[in-house]
Amino acid sequence: MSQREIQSEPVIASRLSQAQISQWREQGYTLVNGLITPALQQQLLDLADATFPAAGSAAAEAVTDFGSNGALVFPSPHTIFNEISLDAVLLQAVADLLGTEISQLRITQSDLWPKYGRPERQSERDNRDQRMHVDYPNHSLVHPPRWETPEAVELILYYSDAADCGGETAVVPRTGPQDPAYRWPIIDAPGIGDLRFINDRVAAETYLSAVAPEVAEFRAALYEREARVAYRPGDVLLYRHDTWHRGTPLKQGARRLAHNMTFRVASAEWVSTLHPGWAWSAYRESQFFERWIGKASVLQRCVMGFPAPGNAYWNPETLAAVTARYGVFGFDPAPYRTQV
Ligand SMILES: O=C(O)CCC(=O)C(=O)O
Ligand SMILES: [Fe+2]
Repeated sequence: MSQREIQSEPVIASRLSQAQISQWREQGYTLVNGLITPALQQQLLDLADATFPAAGSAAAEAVTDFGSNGALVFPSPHTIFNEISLDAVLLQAVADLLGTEISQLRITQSDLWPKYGRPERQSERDNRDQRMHVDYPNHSLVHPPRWETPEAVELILYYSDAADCGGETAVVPRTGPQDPAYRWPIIDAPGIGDLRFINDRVAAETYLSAVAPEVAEFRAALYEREARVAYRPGDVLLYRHDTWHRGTPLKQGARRLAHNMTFRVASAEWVSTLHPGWAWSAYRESQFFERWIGKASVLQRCVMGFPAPGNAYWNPETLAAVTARYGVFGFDPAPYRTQV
């Protein structure tokens, strides 16, 4: 396997450059820094550091798959988590990639999670050394649309340093419309069609060699071409549901903190919501969720699915009713009134 490395490029004046946008649209990824304010990121890093088991602890040994098990997901009682999940600069970057407006985005995943370095895989479902994959099967009821018209952006915001942790995410850069690695449909992976879901690379490729040798051979070329993301704290890997990629083993005894987020366009209702969402958060003693709605910006609310100003939902009665619910938490009805 190659050790080609990808280094992040800064954003200029808080916006992705045309080159960064084109790289994502054509090659399926771009790695940037400067989207998240370092002081904000440090606050969330401190929280995550205190939330997750230390490397080497017994609790860490038990963690062998993706996610925080609900510990740091959207919406969170910790406002800093919600602020970073719906950061204005981040949302603008996602909108620029999709060629749309922030008001057209919907958040479907925000999960900050630890990955630990271990010498051995625990089972074939272990994420230690992942099989090459695309993420759409558990994000979409269908298949990503034509490459030129993407409907979602996935991203990983890193809080750790690859120099300390290893565990670089690997991606297969798409070379162009004729790239054989991106042959259509994108189905050459465990868990798609009748191929069994296996996360571990060695177990997956052994299985595929036996049941689908042509698929195994195709995938061997993907591993040959993978490039590793040499992430630093604050780097954001922007990628897609149809980008070939995988997680690689961390250094033994290391803990990597990374934050996966996904945004879809509002019209793509077949793209699922992976985090638990807000529903049960609205019944908490602390009323953290209602407080968050009260203080969130109009665009942040919009990306959560709250009706935008001008939406047919709004009329004097609904405006008064929603104000009755959230006014006590600081909700200002004015932006919604202007267009009713
Ligand atoms: O851990 C990583 O770097 C990538 C994880 C990933 O791709 C996944 O869990 O789907
Ligand atoms: Fe993935």
